[in-house]
Amino acid sequence: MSKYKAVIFDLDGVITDTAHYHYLAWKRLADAVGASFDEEFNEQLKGVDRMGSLELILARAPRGFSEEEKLALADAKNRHYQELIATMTPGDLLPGALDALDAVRAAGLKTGLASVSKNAFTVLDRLGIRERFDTVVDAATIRNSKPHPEIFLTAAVQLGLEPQDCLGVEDAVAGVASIKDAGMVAVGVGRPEVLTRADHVIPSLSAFRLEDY
Ligand code: B16
Ligand code: MG
Repeated sequence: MSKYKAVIFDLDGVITDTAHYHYLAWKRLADAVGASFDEEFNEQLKGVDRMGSLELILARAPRGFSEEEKLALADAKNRHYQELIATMTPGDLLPGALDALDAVRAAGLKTGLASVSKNAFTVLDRLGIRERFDTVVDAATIRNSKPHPEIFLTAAVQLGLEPQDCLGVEDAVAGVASIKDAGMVAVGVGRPEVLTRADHVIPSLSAFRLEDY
């Protein structure tokens, strides 16, 4: 019997590698505005919403941008990103993702999704896994992006549970902070030296074992 009643998953970088598509789309934008951009800087964008990510990139550009220009740039990035995710199939699920979702439900727990991406529903449909979640937070209703705890707290509310009854799973530094500040136990997916606030760190969902947390 698990001590939790639900597991709330992040999407990008945990269930599927849309993090790579975000990287490609932001990289093209950064190159166009003369902002330096590499994998290491990209880590800081993971889990951060679209306009927040854009601000971080433009802070590295040689000139300032008007609000109108920023909206146009964000829109162009999103259109590029949507072109990239339109090619996704269930084959783009990361190793262990389906098994982890199945194991959680088989243990009698609920499943939730906490992605700040406004494209999350499209990605879930492309992957064919929308039905595997008892609740999906609609990013359009979230005022504060990760690392703020709002999205994980909202997932718990939608499930009718207290935060301490939920386990959160995240690949991003900002996402782990969101889980911890929501008062949940955090499983980080990635490297322990990066995800320093996570209670447990696994390299991928293939290593997800509910009984260990
Ligand atoms: P969109 P997550 C986040 O999703 C990504 O990690 C982040 O890189 C992206 O900027 C953000 O979604 C917004 O995505 O532009 O599609 O609304 O990690 O919370 O699943
Ligand atoms: Mg993520």
